[in-house]
Amino acid sequence: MRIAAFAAAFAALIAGPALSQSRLRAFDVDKNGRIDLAEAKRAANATFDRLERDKDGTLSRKELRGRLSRQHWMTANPDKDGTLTREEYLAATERAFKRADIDGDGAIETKEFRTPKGRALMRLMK
Ligand SMILES: [Ca+2]
Ligand SMILES: [Ca+2]
Ligand SMILES: [Ca+2]
Repeated sequence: MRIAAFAAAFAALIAGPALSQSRLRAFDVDKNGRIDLAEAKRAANATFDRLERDKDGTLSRKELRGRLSRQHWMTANPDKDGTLTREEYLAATERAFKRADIDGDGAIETKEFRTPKGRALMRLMK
């Protein structure tokens, strides 16, 4: 019983606030229950400002704190200078958005946010 409770708590932890309806609503500017690319980029833009602690205009890998997988970091940072500009961060968000839009309808629904690709997108937005 205790193990089941622990497993449930752990599952909730790894699912995390990414799936929280209220968080999704906060990003959903036009309140249609789906996140389109403009809404995703708007959230990512705000996240960039929040993560950019030393105000040098770019995000270092340290400032990103694991938001991009190694593979996606390499793609996001083609000049390999160890930092992402705002444009690179938003471009990475757009790529993550396209990967997460499994049914290709141009918006991310709650069920798509529940997938690993959806969670990868959410990490760049929050
Ligand atoms: Ca929307
Ligand atoms: Ca910085
Ligand atoms: Ca979709």
